[in-house]
Amino acid sequence: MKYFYSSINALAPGKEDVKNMTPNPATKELIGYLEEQGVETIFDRFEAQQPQCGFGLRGSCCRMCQWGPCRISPKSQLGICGRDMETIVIANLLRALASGMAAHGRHAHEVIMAVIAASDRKADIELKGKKRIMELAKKLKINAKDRTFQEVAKDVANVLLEDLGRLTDEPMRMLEAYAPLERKNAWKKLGILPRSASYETMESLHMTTLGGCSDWNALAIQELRSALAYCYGTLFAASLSTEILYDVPKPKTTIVNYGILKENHVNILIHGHSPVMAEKIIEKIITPEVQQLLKDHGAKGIVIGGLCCTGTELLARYGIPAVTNIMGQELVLGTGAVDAVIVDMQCVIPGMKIVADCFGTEVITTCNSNRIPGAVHIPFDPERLDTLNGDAMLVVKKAIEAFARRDHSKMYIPKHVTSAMVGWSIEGILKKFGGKYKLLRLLKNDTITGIATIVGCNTPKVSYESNHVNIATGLIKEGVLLTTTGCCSHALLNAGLCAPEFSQFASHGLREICEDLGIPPVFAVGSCVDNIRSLRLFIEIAGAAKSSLKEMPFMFVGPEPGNEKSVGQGATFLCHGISNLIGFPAPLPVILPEQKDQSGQLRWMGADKNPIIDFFNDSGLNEKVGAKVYTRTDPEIAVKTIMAHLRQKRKALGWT
Ligand code: MSK
Repeated sequence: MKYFYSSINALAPGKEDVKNMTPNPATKELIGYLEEQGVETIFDRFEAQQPQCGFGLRGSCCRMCQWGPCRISPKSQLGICGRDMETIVIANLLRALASGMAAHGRHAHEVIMAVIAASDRKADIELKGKKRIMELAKKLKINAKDRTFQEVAKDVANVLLEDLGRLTDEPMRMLEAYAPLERKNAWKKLGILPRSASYETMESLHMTTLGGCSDWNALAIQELRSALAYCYGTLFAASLSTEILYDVPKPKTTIVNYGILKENHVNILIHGHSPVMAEKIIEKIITPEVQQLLKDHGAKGIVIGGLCCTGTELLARYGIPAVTNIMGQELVLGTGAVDAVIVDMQCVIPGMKIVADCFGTEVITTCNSNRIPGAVHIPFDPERLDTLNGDAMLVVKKAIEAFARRDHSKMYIPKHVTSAMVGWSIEGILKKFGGKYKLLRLLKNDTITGIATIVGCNTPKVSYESNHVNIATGLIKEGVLLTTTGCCSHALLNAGLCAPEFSQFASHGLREICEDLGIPPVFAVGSCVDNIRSLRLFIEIAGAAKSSLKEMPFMFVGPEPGNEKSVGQGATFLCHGISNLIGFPAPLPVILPEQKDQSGQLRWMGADKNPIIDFFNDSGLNEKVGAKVYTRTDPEIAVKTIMAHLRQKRKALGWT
């Protein structure tokens, strides 16, 4: 690995390292092809940024006012206002969580408003998730008797909206309805029950502004409080509202990877997070009008490919092939075969438009929050849905027109496709195993050694997708059953880990059960907001075991953390008592205790000793919520750490 960050004892890759270590052959080919074409990508810009700031890497740079920036070092141990390192580090993390909560909150708002518009019949959207509406009504104690499901859906949506925006000191209703009693009692004792996602976002920014809170312990408590608001106010709301709109996905087999693009077809990529416009576009594609338009433009057909989390939504519900994730978005446009990329919200990087312009790809933005200079903008407004049909058709037409302008001499489509079994919900997983008690039995008798959810973004600080794939493969070999979402799921899908055939690499017990049931060892459960599907699965199994979540052999694994949204994901699971393993350090004053150097030798640096590191380990979080954070950048060491954690839990339960 080309770069060594001595301040944290971590290695990061150069572009050549990525080419050698990234697991998808299509990725290697496209990095090389774009290099030949002289097109700059993330991998070049990452190298241009080296060396990255050591203060930033350790979270000890404060930019929360205009007196700074202040950097904490032995020479200057306090910021200009007197803030110490602990306050700065935790305030930075809290701000990241608040920012992620704003992003998921905005996503949740869009889908909740779409449910309300559909319930009021102000939008041409049929509510398909009747079972989910009724489940929510029961949980939220909403009267469903003698009422239409549209009326019930609207009441449910209004509760979700309240949990997103309540400013008064009342309980969050989704938390009350869905969290386990043991956790609710623990959170009450800690004083971390939140009001709503909006209130806690406001309070987090308020507490961290100049002259705000200077007690880092109080900020850490607000981090936990905000994580609960994030979980029950944004993730639950976004994931369940989407199921109300379009129903719960069902398992299906499909293909993924860059090779799904076709030379003589109109290739359209759908990118972002919110599924509402994307769903309408899918509806339009099969209309006779669009089919005629394809013929008129000399196209043999139309291919839709998914990027990031709108991609995983479409993959789960319809088996529409997913192509790649946040760090592959430039590469896929580098195929020169994409006629249009339609983007809604979040994880759409500006570099994508630069590559699009090199290859003549039309970029169409559909969300007023995510504008791109030079892109065609056809906005979607969840509170004014009367134009949705016309707008979706316009988007499709623009994409087809772009096909006529494609420069075929610049095309390079890697031939790789991978099969995958997708569309897993909590119901789908439990049904396959014959219910939660049967799954629990397999866990108890060591057929399955533990369950981990392996999720999250990519970061250029890790050889692209290598930690995702290597850690997941290592865990499967140890008999750990996995769920996955978001950008991590793209890595695992493209590498074949979500196909039933991959169970041949699993340990004896896991392999047999996967083969018997015809399932893969990794369940792709959707987009980043669908992490609550994994959380709900953990809650169900712990309930069946009559144990608390913190006692169970479960783990949250984030091998390539990137987006600010990932902070809240990890903290959500921590609050529930599920420990995190992170594949590259969050901005914390941590020195990784162990790390392999370029020659593969283990280098021991000795663990850091400071109050923040203690907090994320035994003395803080573990005492408060029963979970802690491990950071390991080497996949082999990561797998060993996770297995030690899971075995320790099994032993304590007497399940050895
Ligand atoms: S898209 S939030 S980089 S998972 Fe959800 Fe991927 Fe992370 Fe965006």
